[in-house]
Amino acid sequence: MAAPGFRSGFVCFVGRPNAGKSTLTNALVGQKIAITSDRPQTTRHTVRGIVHRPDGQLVVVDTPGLHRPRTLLGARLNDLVAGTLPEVDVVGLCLPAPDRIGPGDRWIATQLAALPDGVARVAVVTKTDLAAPGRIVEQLAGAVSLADQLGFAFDEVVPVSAVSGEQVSLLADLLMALLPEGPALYPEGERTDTPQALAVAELVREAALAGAREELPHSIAVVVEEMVPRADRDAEHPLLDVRCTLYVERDSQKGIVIGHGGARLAETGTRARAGIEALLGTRVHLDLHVKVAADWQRDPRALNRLGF
Ligand SMILES: Nc1nc2c(ncn2[C@@H]2O[C@H](COP(=O)(O)OP(=O)(O)OP(=O)(O)O)[C@@H](O)[C@H]2O)c(=O)[nH]1
Ligand SMILES: [Mg+2]
Repeated sequence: MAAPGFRSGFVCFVGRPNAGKSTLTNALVGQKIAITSDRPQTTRHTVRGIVHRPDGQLVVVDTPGLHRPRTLLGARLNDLVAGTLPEVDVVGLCLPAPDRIGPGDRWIATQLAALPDGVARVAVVTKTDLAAPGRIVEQLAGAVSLADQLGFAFDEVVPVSAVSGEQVSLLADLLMALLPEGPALYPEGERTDTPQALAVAELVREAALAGAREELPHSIAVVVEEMVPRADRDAEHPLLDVRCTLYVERDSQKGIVIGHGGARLAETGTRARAGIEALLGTRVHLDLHVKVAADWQRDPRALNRLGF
């Protein structure tokens, strides 16, 4: 039985690629559970983060950015989000304060307009540390009129900065108030339910994205092939062998990911290893391989194999 007044439920953040959904998810959870980058379309799986509070439990569902799909991968990611929306208690539309509301936002808002009555809708104006107060006010007003044009009203409209932390706890309060009463959904202390191998693959992809240019970020996929404890180690100094494959779409990209004399791949490995060791709490030997899976973003069989 839940304590009287205890609330629990799901909020799903949606928005254009790069709107700040994953950064906000991490800020609310208070721990990095979703990878982020300044490249659009960083998130490719729904990631659930859990906010534990004395008065309730808020499960934050971070989703891939919504956009008009150009590949089968894009279409599958959009379907993933569309399937998630009707099942949550609250949908938060992320609108970055520095960017004017455009056709892409309108297209997403149309999907919010069509949601069943039981789903609350919140406009979240993100990245307020990057915009002047006047621009923030304009964006808040723009969100209200966007909904108005589509025949609905947001239950809340909130400005927030996930980077400075401004208004993050207010947002958590407002979201919590929109949840139904109910028992805790996850065990105390659990911050995410992402499987470990997927979290490791994502950290490798995040490291590979840092510094990657133009179309390359979209072309990278990562699979963990193996995670095994090194046999000859004593219990006090364990070492985990992690072997990953980085897939790219073309031969030319393979060279870029590997870099001159393997320098870029080594850099990716160093960066990823730090994150993986922090995540798993053990020393890690990370072994990265690069392979070509021609045009995998458009190939249904390759997509299935890569888990999309
Ligand atoms: N200054 C500032 N930058 C932010 C803020 N929130 C996100 N960013 C930056 O914006 C970029 C995109 O952030 P993400 O959280 O990866 O965006 P996303 O909406 O999850 O993107 P996709 O997964 O690609 O759809 C990153 O470089 C973040 O560091 C913020 O509040 N302030
Ligand atoms: Mg994201």
